[in-house]
Amino acid sequence: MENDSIDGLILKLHDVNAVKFGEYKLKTGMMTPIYIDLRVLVSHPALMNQVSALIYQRVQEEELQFDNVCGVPYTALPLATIICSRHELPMLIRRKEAKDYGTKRLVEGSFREGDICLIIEDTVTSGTSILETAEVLYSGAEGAVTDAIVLMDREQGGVEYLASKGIKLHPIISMFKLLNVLLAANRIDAQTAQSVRKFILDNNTFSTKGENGNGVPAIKKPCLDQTMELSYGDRAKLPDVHPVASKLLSIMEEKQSNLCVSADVTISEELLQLADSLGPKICMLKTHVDILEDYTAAFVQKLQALAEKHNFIIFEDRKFADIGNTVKHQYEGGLYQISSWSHIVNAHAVPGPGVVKGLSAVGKPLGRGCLLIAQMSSQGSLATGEYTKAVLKMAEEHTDFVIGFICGSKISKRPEFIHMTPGVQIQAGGDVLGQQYTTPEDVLYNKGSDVIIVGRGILEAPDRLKAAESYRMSGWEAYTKRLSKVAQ
Ligand code: S5P
Repeated sequence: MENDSIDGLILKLHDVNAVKFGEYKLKTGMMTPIYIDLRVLVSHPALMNQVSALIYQRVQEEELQFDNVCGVPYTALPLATIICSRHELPMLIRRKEAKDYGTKRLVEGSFREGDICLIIEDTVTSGTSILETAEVLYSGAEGAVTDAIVLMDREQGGVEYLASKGIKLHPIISMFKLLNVLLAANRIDAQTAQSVRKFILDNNTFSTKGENGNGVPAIKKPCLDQTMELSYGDRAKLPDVHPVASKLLSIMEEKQSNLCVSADVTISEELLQLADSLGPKICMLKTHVDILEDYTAAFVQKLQALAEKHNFIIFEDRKFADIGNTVKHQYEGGLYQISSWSHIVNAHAVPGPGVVKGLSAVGKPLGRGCLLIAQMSSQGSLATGEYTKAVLKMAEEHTDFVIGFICGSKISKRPEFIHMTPGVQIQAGGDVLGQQYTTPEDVLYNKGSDVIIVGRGILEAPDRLKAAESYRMSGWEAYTKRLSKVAQ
């Protein structure tokens, strides 16, 4: 499903007041800072058609198999009608009340035993309305409803609850996606988004321990202190955080970007042009100055000016790996004088702590930070297992200079450390020289890393700016989704 069309739809829903911020009471009695009122859709025929088309698109994408379709009354009823009419699908109508004359049927339309009905719903909180509809449709016959599509999932446990009842829920828009899009479009401020996120986390309705006896899933209150991760912004304010890490985390929060572009080009003018055009999208720019054919001191001055202009951190990916005395010279002197312009550098831990001490002697007085390479993205890397653990220990012993790691996944629970992961592309895969790629979602959501480092995924795209924006968006979405993850 196209991201652009979902983003556009979210903005339109906000335009027509289908999404409201304030204090509202839900059907369950719960007070909520966000209210989704899709009943207004019927007054906007173009929007009705767009929503119906997206629902049907999902049916096709998921290759759902069913015999008839039922919209949960009332809001989803006209949506189901449009879909069934347009695609000539048999429909069922669920009555809210059994009429007191005639047949007393609760369901209108014909169905046979063994038929499977697809349910369409406008908004899901706990999932109970869908379950009720499924029960009315087939008097609880198991397997009769296998799938349901919902336009708006409030992400409060509906997916999990229905899954526990054998119904797979397919949401089109999720609450966190909605908040991100509205925030990016300046429709809401960061504080509103954060308070809604907190509300959603605080009010997850699904409990794996079962129901409270009246068909409503029991409230599962996650313990926020233990389960909720700190945001980048909160981590930036921690008392023990290194100043460079703090600056980077603040930039990430402010620009809503956990994207570091790896500017692996060989001509300085191209690198500067990249920095200027992609600057607004990134939190950090990574260089390999030693691959430039035309390096000059003037070039780094221009790069520094661009870092100021667009507010990003410069990271020279030098990967120091020698004895302390040598890396000291390599960092401070030579042609590149890296310590004079790069906010962050990195080092292999293989020489032992001397490498950190040597770099720190130069970098610490300048307020610079260093990343240790704990894992690598390349196939057959030796930086695994016990080695990675030893790197972590080395970092913990030098927190006045080491600010985090190059790694594939989160290796330390200290929120002051920043985890950065290279080998990222929208599609997993690799290159012919052993590079291995994983996706932004996998790196940030599953693996718990903080920053995605993307080179060729952006550099080789037909439109680099568009590609950078798409990495920024997916990185930010995965991170906000992770913030909502609660311990199981
Ligand atoms: O393990 C690593 C560590 C690094 S810093 N794997 C990596 O690929 N890198 C660097 O990240 C690598 O030197 C290159 O500059 C960038 C990845 O580039 P891409 O084009 O494969 O995204």
